[in-house]
Amino acid sequence: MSPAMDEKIEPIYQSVIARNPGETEFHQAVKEVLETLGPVLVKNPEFAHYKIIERICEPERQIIFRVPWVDTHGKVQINRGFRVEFNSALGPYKGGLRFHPSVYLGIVKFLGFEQIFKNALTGLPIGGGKGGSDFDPKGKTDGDIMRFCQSFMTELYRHIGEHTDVPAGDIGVGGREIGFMFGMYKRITNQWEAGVLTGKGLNWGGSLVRTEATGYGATFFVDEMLKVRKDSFDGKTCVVSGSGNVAIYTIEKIHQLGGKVVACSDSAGYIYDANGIDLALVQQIKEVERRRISAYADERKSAKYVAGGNIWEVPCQVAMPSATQNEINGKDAATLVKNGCIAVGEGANMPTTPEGVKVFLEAGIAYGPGKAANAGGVATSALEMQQNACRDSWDFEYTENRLQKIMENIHRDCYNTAEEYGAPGNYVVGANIAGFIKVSRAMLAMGVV
Ligand code: NDP
Ligand code: 2IT
Repeated sequence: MSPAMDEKIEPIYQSVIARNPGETEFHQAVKEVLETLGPVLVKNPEFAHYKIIERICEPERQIIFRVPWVDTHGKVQINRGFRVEFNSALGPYKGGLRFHPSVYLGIVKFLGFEQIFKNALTGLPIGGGKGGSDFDPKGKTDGDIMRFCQSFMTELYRHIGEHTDVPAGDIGVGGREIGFMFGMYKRITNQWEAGVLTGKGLNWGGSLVRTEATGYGATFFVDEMLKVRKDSFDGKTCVVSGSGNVAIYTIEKIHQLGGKVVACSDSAGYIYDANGIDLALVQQIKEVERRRISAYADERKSAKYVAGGNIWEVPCQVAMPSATQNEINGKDAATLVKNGCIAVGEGANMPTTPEGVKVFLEAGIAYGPGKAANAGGVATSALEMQQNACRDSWDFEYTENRLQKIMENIHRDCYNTAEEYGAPGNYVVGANIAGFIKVSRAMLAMGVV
């Protein structure tokens, strides 16, 4: 029995565990949301009557498929592909594809579940979904990546479409992979259907700012949390985990806002540069050469590389986890707080364990959970869909401005909802309830479907 959970909701959670055995990340994501919904049922008894929570916890459709392909050496390889179409009350299923060896149904479902509420918070017409594969892109040739993506799309194409389900990138999936998948979709369907995927190249239907959007958006969100506290990024020492798409553009925006990022990482270790991370060098290593982050310390003598180190031991005032789920545990959170951290913005999805979240909330620091803080990526995907729908393309400044306004609105919505439900400053409560109510009202209006 979870002490924090409402007694009407606890059996729903127990049923989710029983019906989805072994999917620990999915259980964790569901628990985090359900723990905050008790007061919502009190104000809106019709949500209980129409079993909105039970319905939201059950994906509308789950697709699992074989992905056979032939590698550079002529060897046959078999991977498993997933697409979980979770909720389409607010729009076509929308969410990224993750290619990583750890991917299994429990990870895809946690991500898809979070995506429902995140997408609702953007205020744009997008439902929630997620997909991916246990394919490991590390060390693969461009040819391997292309053949894998083509095989993956050979099955996925029949399930997606601009009005049905619109995938994008996530860990291991960026512009290169979206290109190969779009090419195969176009070939199979004989349609140049821009709106079927987002994160496309800029000269074939992509949107300016989509590449930067998640990192920029997360940084805007933290900036809003700091403004509430009459503070700013100016002069702050910051730590950003990861060194992929989200991390890189988080670092860029923090530097633009006057902060200094002193450390970033990959799954093998972290680099520390007291002078501030040289982003151009990180981009050359990661985006152009696709090497490991350790290469930074070989090129820059002011930096040190800590193999296998824990980046959360680096003292900072602002921490932005931007790598993967459960990368900050209770002990890491306590270390961050002890070292003077006053704000955490989650670029990654569910990067903090429940114990870690508890530490941040009890310390009263500004804590922006992923489903609110990293919503800028999918929001800009929705802006890409808008541009595709009217065969238009907007300039950088206009698009970034739209993104910034969306993040300000999400922050305000979460902040006000937390106040309304008696938990001022608690963005977990604010984000979960605000997102849940938007989806639930739409589901109620559409009947039992
Ligand atoms: P990338 O593949 O570009 O980068 C991922 C980074 O995280 C790499 O540095 C990688 O290191 C590290 N990482 C990945 N898995 C692990 C792991 N199991 N343990 C330790 N480090 C790991 O992905 P993104 O930057 O796109 O995604 C990062 C996070 O942001 C994810 O949680 C994703 O779900 C989330 N997100 C992404 C959005 C987007 O638009 N791309 C939108 C919203 C959220 P290594 O190379 O060593 O694996
Ligand atoms: O977690 C996420 O929000 C993403 N990976 C981006 C999804 C999208 O459709 O742009």
